[in-house]
Amino acid sequence: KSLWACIFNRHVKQTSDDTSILNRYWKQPRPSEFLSQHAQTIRAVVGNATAGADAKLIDALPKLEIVSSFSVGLDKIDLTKCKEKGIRVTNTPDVLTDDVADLAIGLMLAVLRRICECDKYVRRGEWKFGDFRLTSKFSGKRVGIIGLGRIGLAIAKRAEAFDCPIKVMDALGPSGVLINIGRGPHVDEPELVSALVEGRLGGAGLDVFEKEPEVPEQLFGLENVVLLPHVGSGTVETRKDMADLVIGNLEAHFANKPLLTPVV
Ligand code: 8YV
Repeated sequence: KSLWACIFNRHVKQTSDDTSILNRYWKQPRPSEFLSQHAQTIRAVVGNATAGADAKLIDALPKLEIVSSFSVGLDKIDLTKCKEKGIRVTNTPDVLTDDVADLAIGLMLAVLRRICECDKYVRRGEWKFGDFRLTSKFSGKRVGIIGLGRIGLAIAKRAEAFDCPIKVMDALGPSGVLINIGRGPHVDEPELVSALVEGRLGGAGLDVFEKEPEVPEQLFGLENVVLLPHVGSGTVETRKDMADLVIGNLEAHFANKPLLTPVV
């Protein structure tokens, strides 16, 4: 039973348009019913960026030995509690670095060159009536990165190829663009929305939000904003690599072998 969730994950990610499996195994029975039936026997939990293992869940599972997260981010897992209780934790580092960094650059280009709007312009047949307005250059722009970890460094490497100097900046200002491919709470979202609406910030490319899947509706009408549904690691190749790591860690744990990507 402890393995079904990650096997499900691997299957769904490989056949990304197949939601029938999701409905069959994930939505039924509902998590609360499933928990009340199986809480005493569950030895492993597979989390992800939205559903991890908080203190309440950990306390409800007396036999829990390992949390194997289908994510590199660990913000939804109570690591302190896991340490206290001797529960192992693993994540999926490295395999998604390229995809997330690629998408960060994609967002920068999309916002500055207004790629989404250009596409709509052509589809609406508006090109016949005149050229699209001029946009902003990306090459050579100063790029500030908050968090120079694996993904931050991969973004820096790509930005350098566009001749963009890297320095963390103090302020972005009306011609600045903010890209968030980390976590929604890293940015003060109401302040971001106000800055965009009032023109104090030039634009934004956002893959993550404070209360996903809720997105502030004020952003929907803004042309200088590109909004993505948290798909930084969302390629078939990477999701398969992530699922393999999730399963590999569980297999290693239950075979008493060293974990592949231990965090705790
Ligand atoms: C999600 C992510 O895990 O790895 C992370 O931390 O945010 C993403 O890769 C992915 O969307 C699956 O939930």
